[in-house]
Amino acid sequence: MTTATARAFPNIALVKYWGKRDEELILPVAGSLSLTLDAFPTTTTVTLASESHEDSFSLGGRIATGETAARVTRFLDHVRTLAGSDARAHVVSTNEAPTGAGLASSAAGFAALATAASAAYGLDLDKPALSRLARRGSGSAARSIVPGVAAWHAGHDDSTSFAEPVDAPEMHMVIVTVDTAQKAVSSREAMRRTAATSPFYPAWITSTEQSLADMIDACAAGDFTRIGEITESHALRMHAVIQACEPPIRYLAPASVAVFDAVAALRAQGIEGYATADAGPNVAVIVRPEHGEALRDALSDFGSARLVGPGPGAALLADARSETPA
Ligand code: 2P0
Repeated sequence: MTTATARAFPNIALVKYWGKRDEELILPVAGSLSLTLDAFPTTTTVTLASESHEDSFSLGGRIATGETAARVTRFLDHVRTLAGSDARAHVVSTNEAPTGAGLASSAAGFAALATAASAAYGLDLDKPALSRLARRGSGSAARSIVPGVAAWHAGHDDSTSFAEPVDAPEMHMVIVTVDTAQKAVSSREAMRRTAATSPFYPAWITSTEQSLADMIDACAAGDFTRIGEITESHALRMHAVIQACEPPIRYLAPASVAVFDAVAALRAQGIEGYATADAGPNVAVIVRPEHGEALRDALSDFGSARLVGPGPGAALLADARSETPA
């Protein structure tokens, strides 16, 4: 029996990934950049089960079925092809994200699965190869392989599209959960609709490449203010291109907009934070470390507010890994 356990953390993009140019390989239309967090990890154990005829996947103690299970099996099929194995696997996963906070992400999930599955199947992958593998499960998972700030370069094919670390000043983040309801349209479906119907999509692609170049420069310069300005305007651009779909999709709620306004008002008072939001109503605010607690306290009127820092990349939990002959 061969088994491996890995842990990975979610990431929040400061320059967003929104749109694919290859759905099968999950190649993005533009690069993106994120902060891997030090909270809400997913821990996943993969155990090869040569005697089984199918994979099994349990998430939070419940056996997954349907599309959720099929997506894990498709991912494992790719790992099996790389490893030259036809062994099925049992996958057991738990995540510590609060329900509905938008953080029980496919990013941490597939980063942990890629790390555990590649070890269980005996693949010896370096970090770029692990990032490429995680990308095949979910695009944003490519970035959760990397600690702290990660740039996922779009690349032009499977071998060139992966995330790598970027030097940046230390940033903390306040996650404001304003609504715990499940999102109405999945990111995957909304990305397709954006590409097919939003008239702003071409401008979104070209401006995102520019935002990424500007962001990498700002990170290298240690310029937190510039990082924040790009983060906030880029997030609103993503919501603009999504809102311009037909039929429209609007992820931001009135409470989300109220948090953006409050963050701007706090900046005017000297608490320097900048807001972003993903495919849902909850808001993440990057903040200088010395202002983190003040920002968290000021935003707690809008929902649950949690202060987090930069986290580690996906890693095997060495003491949970064991190998005996199959
Ligand atoms: C991001 N999001 O950069 C953007 C911002 C949501 C908003 O990546 O289809 O789950 O599995 O590659 O990675 C969410 O999309 O999509 C996402 P797939 P994924 O974090």
